[in-house]
Amino acid sequence: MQHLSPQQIKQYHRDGYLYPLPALDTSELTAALTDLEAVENRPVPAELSLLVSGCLRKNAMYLFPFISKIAHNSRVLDQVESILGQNILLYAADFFIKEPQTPHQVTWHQDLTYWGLGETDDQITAWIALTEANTASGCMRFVPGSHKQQIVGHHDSYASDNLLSRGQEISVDVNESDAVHAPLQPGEMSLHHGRLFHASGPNNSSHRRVGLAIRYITPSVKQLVGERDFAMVARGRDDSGHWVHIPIPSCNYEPSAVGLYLQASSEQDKVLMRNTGQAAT
Ligand SMILES: O=C(O)CCC(=O)C(=O)O
Repeated sequence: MQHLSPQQIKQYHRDGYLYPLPALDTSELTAALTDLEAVENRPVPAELSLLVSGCLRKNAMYLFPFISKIAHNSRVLDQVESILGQNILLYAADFFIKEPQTPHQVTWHQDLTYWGLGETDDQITAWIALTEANTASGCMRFVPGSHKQQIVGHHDSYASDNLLSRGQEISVDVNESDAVHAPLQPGEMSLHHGRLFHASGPNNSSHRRVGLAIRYITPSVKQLVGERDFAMVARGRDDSGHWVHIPIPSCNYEPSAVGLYLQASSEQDKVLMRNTGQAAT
């Protein structure tokens, strides 16, 4: 059992994040990197090849058993359970990969801004470092206590070096001197609240920075903008009726999973890109 201590839980509620926390052991990390490389080296099925950002960037747990396995890891879930309670749904699992010496960054934002899930406290991200994330390779930066605010105004830049779908950025000034860097060793994770101000810089290092952002919610969370939404049961049960349940895939690109992935992505993209006239990338 790897639950958070009462002190860590208090710290999470005070700051809106926690790091570094243990996530994957050495063999789980090696397996994850091997499986990732196998997926990256394999041709993408034709029906998914038009996705501009590729299927690792978004909702990768629909298509790849190894991602679903990481998201069900008991070390990760025990710590998430300390915050969310015993019934946990997996809402999304998104890779953020920065190649060595590349300018891609993530501007200051609050995750819940565009998902249609409201301002809930019942969403948390476990961001797992599969390679070292440090200041040089563009680790995450957090503004302590910023999750206590409501969702603030954001604007869209669609900048090509921004890893976010809309290049979205908080419209109020964020004082960089308030920010805390969250460096992680491979296999470690941070947890952050859905309203926390966070960002990350470019990868100026000589290694690839690979992060997997796993989004968890409780069954009480609801899709408030779109007609319906999708999630996988990660632990406990969901009797809420709020969610279309996604099955755990049994192999990469299982045809039924590809169909569900496309359907869910299309419905979620309508929510994400509402009022923009743009398609999601
Ligand atoms: O990986 C990054 O640099 C940013 C990730 C992020 O914004 C998130 O997990 O919400």
